This record gives sequence, structure tokens and C-alpha cells, in this order.
Amino acid sequence: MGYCTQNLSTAMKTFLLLLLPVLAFGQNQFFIRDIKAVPFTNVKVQDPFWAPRIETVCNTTIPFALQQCRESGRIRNFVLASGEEKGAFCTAYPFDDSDVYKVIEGAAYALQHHYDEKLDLQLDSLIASIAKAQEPDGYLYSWRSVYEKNPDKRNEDASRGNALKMAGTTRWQLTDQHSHELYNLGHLYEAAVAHHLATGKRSLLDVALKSADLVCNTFGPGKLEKVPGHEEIEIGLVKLYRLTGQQRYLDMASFFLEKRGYGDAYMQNHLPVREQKEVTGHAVRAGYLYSAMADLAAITNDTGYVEALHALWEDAIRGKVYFTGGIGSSQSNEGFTQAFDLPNFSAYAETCASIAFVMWNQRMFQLTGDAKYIDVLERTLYNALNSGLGLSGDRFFYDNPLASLRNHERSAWFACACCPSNVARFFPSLPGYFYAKWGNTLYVNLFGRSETTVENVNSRLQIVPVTIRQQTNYPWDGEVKITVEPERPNTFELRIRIPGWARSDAFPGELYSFANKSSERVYFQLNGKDITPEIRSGYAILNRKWKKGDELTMRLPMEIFFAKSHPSVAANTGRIALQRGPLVYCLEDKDQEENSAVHYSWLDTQKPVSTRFEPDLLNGVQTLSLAGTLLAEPHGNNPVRKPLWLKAIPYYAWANRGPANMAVWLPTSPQYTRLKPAPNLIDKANIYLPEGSLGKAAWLKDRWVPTRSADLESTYVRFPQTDSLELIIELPEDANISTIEAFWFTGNGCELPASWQLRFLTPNGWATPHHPPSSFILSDSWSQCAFEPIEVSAVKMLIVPPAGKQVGLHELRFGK
Ligand code: FUB
Ligand code: ZN
Repeated sequence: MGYCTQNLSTAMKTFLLLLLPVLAFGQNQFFIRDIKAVPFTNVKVQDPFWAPRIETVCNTTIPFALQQCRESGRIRNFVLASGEEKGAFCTAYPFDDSDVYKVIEGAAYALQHHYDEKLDLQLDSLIASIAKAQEPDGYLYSWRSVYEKNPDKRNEDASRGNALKMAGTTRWQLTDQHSHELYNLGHLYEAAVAHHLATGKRSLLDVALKSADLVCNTFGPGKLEKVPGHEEIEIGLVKLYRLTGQQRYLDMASFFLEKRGYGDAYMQNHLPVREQKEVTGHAVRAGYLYSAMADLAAITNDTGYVEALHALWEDAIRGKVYFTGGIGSSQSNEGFTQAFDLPNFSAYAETCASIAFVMWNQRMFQLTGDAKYIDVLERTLYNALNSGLGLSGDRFFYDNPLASLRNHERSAWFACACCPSNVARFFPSLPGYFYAKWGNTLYVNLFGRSETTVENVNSRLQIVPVTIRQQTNYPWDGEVKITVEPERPNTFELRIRIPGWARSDAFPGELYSFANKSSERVYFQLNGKDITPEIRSGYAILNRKWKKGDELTMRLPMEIFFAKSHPSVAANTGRIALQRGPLVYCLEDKDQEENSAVHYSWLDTQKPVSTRFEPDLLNGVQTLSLAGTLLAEPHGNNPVRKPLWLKAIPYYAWANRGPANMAVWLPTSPQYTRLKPAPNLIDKANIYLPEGSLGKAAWLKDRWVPTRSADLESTYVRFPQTDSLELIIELPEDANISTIEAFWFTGNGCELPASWQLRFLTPNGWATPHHPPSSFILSDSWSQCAFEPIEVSAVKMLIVPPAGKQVGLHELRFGK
């Protein structure tokens, strides 16, 4: 039998909620609303933008991710943990169990989109393996169970000892560091609730409850007083609480929040949560923590949490969010750095962090009823998050940069596969973000052809089902028709979000603004007549007696905006980004007259921009066509400035045609435009890297000159750690050269070489030039080796790294 926490009748509850706005009057700004999202199971999304994407996730991503979990050994880890088979843990991280849980969660949602008996049965057998891997007292962490049952296999560990460092030698020993024991369980609980709600089965739920009971008996005041090193269990515990009504799960979540303040900022453990005012550390952890705080605040009315959440959100919005809505700019901590540090080429903006940011913004809206949170959510959803999943559904991005030098490719899976499995559970739940309800007030938050039926009450406390239907071609078109069909005429409030961008407001706060303003305003019509609704908290408020067939039309101006960023964002100086509707645009080289246009052109913002829908491009996208000028180094008779047309595509759709040059932020004057380098002999050379190098040979000749050796905004190749390295550069035909220059990379564990030498393949065989042996090893500039002109067909670079260190190389070039 399913659980139910509802004791009051729906009508009575709704009636009480009707009084809330009255009671709220005069309260401080932290009055907590607890708006309910209309669950995805009650929303049919039928639009041509999201519906096919959700279908792709259900039909392709989820089966594909299940297969990857099987092939990578994630599922076998549970079998080994149960003791049914013998062997070493198969995968790299002790948190790999969580991927299986996330895919189960996604599959449970998929079953609610379309029931599929095969998938249902597949989940049953997978859940049976998980259940067998659970220790008799409820402990579930396959890594530890595998080695408790197979101690002799530890030396075969796939992680080469790394997992042991993370997991610790005993249970919970490193749970507030990197063991992820509690993180895994959070995903287990979310999956269990989803599976139970989808199928009515208790199989995974019983596993989850047994585990949660162990957690409650183990942690807490006077017991083990530690918090998770990676937040997530708090969200899972709240879901268990909501499903079962068991107070101890809520108390446990509250303990894990309240106990924070004894560790480091990377894990948001540096201060008690109520005192945290700056978003810090690992972005996914942060997003899950803030989401959990919002959950607790909604249930317990804790204004202390809400106050902290407002400060944290403002801090993020002030300078730590990409224009695409991604968060966490740095790879080194997978997270936040200081305000305005938003590099484009090296932007991390992990897909999971976007999902966490969407979850957090949704909850901020639910606490406050303010549309600005949905504005940010929409930006992240359509851009940074959407970019994480390739159009085919079986290729993924982990990091989502805002510029690329052909050095990013989508992958079928990752050793750390948190992002694909997160995408698998997020998209099927997306319809749950469209509508929300508070008392009799209905919110329309996202736009897309869709339908939902909710229950309102009338003054006689009778339930009145109301169907809301959206007709629109959003995000390509700004007209949204909403038909309202109460079963009987009834008075209630409809709040339609007017996106910030439609009011020429790019972003809450000053991080981004539009340089041009829309010449049109937002129009509303009710049953064919123009109306001017009251606007509050970003919503058009329509309070009236609605009757069947009422039709409301909202027209959003689909202006093409040029966005500027705050002057403190160094990476965007002299540049603008393009936005149309909720979509951020980018240039990708595949669409340009010249590949090099992407990084060496400026945009003429005074010339008109045209737009058209291209049904055969990237599953159908609206493209923009803009006037630009390519800026090149003088070379022969070639023009130094060449006018051309630049074509922009929606950012989310990039990198679906192989690696590409791509840019979101585009210069608007020659002053900020890089010069396209004149041709160099290296352009046509074949470069052979030593085996084990990380990076591509092409990156050494992409002609992108770094600003310094530690420039992460430029590509580099990291060579393997050995005593000496050999790099061969083969020219297509014999050529006379007199210099070779190398721009060495330093940072991320790489140092300048101890020495490098050259050998030349001449018509007479291999020869050694005369050159000073080491004086040309420079940091932050070209290191040149000059010699008497010589005719060569190939060059060998012999590189000696400093003892025990790795060497990296940004660029190479030849001189005649
Ligand atoms: O640590 C678990 C997950 O793996 C994190 O959320 C991701 O950032 C990745 O590090
Ligand atoms: Zn991830």
C-alpha cells in the first residue's frame, strides 16, 4: 500500500491556503510560502521543443545509461558486494553506486511517461541486486562490502588505491570528507521514492528505509556528530519524510544541516549554515545544500534558513553565474571562485551544477513566489543544462564552456559519470517545473505547449477541477495562448510569469544587462480584448471569475538582445553575447563562411540582425545572421579586414557536429578582436605526440597564442611523466626553417622542461643544429630555438622534463 501524508481533505487545505496571503500581510520579507509545484505526472508537455527531448531521454538516454552502468561494472559492484560473485570493485570511485540510483530514478519517471513492462522488470532485477548488496543492518556502500567480502582482491582495485583514500578503512570514518557514503544514500532515497510512486512497489523503498533507519541510529546529537562531505542525503531524507510522514527522517536532515560549521569551505562546512552568506566551494555540493535548506525552511518555517538563502543567492547572482546560467567556473575545485571570475574557454559549469542550480531556484520560487528565480532557472535550463545532453541523447558534456578551440567533445560516458546519470533523471521530471499552485493561485512558470488539471475550491468548499492549456511555439515564438477551463465558473488568481528578458531585463542584479532595449512591450489579451494586468513579483496577475473557454494571450517581444557583462568580468571586456527569447546564442565554426571567423571577427551591432527557423539544422533551430568583420594579420594580398556574415545558433545545440571552434561572447570592435594569424609552416605539419599524452596534436598548432604559460584559456598538451620525451613534427614537403618556437604550459602539475633539443631530418638524414642548449626556456612567452637556415622534412623535439615532473606545451611555430 502506498503512503499518504494528507489527513486534511484537499478542499479544506486549499481553503486554509486561501487565507495565507491575508495572514502574510504585514509579515517580514521572509514570510515563507511553500508553493507546490504541479507534479510532472499531472502535466502533459506536448511542445516541439521539450517533448522530443524528454522522449529522447526516456527512449535513448535511460536505456543507454543503464547499459553503461552495466558495461562499466557499476551494477556488478552490487553483485560483488552481495558476495554472490568474487572479484575486485570494478569502477573508479566509491560514489559510483549513485549513478545507478540516479538512472533508476530517471527510469521510474520514464515509466510514468509511458509504461514499459520490460523496463519495469529490468528495474526489479536491478533492485534485487541492490537489496542483496545491503548489509543485514542496513549499511549500503558497495565499495566497502566488496572488500569486506573479498579482502584478497583489494590489490586489483580499479581505482589503484584512490578509492581507498576516499572511502577510508572503516564505515563512516571519512563520511565528512570524501567517502560519499551519505551522498550515495541520498540518491538511493530519491530513487526509492520515485520508484515507489511510479510502480507502487516497495522493493527499493524497503532498502531505503532500512538504510535511513541505520543512518538515524548512527548519526545525531550524542551519536556520530558528522555531516556529509557531499550534500545530497538531506534532499533524500526530506523526500522520505514527505512520503512516510516519519519525523525522524526530517530531524536527521535537519541535524545534517545544523551540524555544519566545523570543516572547510569546499564542502560548505566552514560556517553554520545560517551564517553562510557567500557561495563557496564545490558547486554541486553547494546547490544540493541550499536546496535542502529551502526544503527544510518550507516544512519548518525556519526564517533563519531563508535569510541565509537570500544572501547566498544574491552572492551567486552578483558575480558567480555564467550568462548561460551555469555555475562553478573553476575546474580545480569543480566550483566557485571569487566574484566575476568567469573565464569562457576554461569555464567548468558542470552539468550537475546546473541541475542543482535549477533545483535551488525552483525552491527559492516556492518559498517566495518571486518570478526572478524562475527567470534564472529558465536561463540555466535552456542553456547551460540543456547543453549537457547531446541532441542524440547518448552523448554528454560534463563541463560546459562558453568558448572552445576545438578542444571539447561530447562523450558517451565518463569515469566519473555523475552528469549523464543526473541528466537521465532530470529531463523526465521537467514537466514538474511548468506550473505551480498556492491555495487557489495558479502559477504558469515555463512556456511550452502543455496541459494540466489542478483542483481549486470555490466559496462553498467544493472542489473545482481547472484545466490550463498552453498553445505556443516557445522558445522560437513569443506568443503564448492559455485557455482556462474550470469545470464550473470559479474565482481564482492566475499568475503568468513575464520573463525578465521580455522586459529588457537580462538578469536580476548587475552582472548582465542588455545594451539594446526592446522596442515592443509585453501584450495581453483576454478573450480577444487588450488588457493591462497588474504586475507583481514578475507575474501578470489575473484574478477573476474564470469560466470554460476563457482564453488569455500573452505576446512576448522576440527581440535579439546584445548582452553586456559587468565591467569586472575581464573575460568579456569589449564583447557582447546574443540572446533571443530565453536562448543564448553562440558562433560555431560549422556555420561560418570561414572557420576562423568564430575567434577572429567582430560583430557590427549597428547593422540589422536577421533570423530564420531552419527545420533541418540541429533538430530545428532559429538561427541569427549578423554582419561582422574578420581581422587578419597582413599576409600577401589577403585583406586584413574582411566583411562577412556570421551565423549564430542556440548555445545548447553546439558540439553536435564534432569538435568545433565556438564562442558565446563576441567582440564588437577591432580593438578587442584577435588577429587571425598569418599562415605558418606548422599549419600543415603532422605532429606525433609521445604515447600517453593528454590532449590532441592539433592543439599545438591551433595558433591560439596564450597570454602566459599558465593560461587555461588556451589549449595545451600534457605529456606523460617520463625521463625524456620525443615529439615528431613532419612537414608535408621539405622546407627551409631557421627557428622553432615553443610556448610551454605551466600549472596543473606541469613545469617548464629542464631542456629541449632538436634533430632535423634533412635530405642527408638526421642532423643536429647548433643552438644554445637551455637559455631559450622561458615562461610566459615563446621559447625560441634559432639556427642556421636548414632544409628539413621533419623535426624531432627531444624534451627532458624536470625530475619527477610533467611538462605541458601550448603552441609550436616555425620561422624561416
Ligand atoms: O562527487 C560526486 C560527484 O562527482 C560530484 O557532484 C561531481 O562534481 C563529481 O565530482
Ligand atoms: Zn556531474
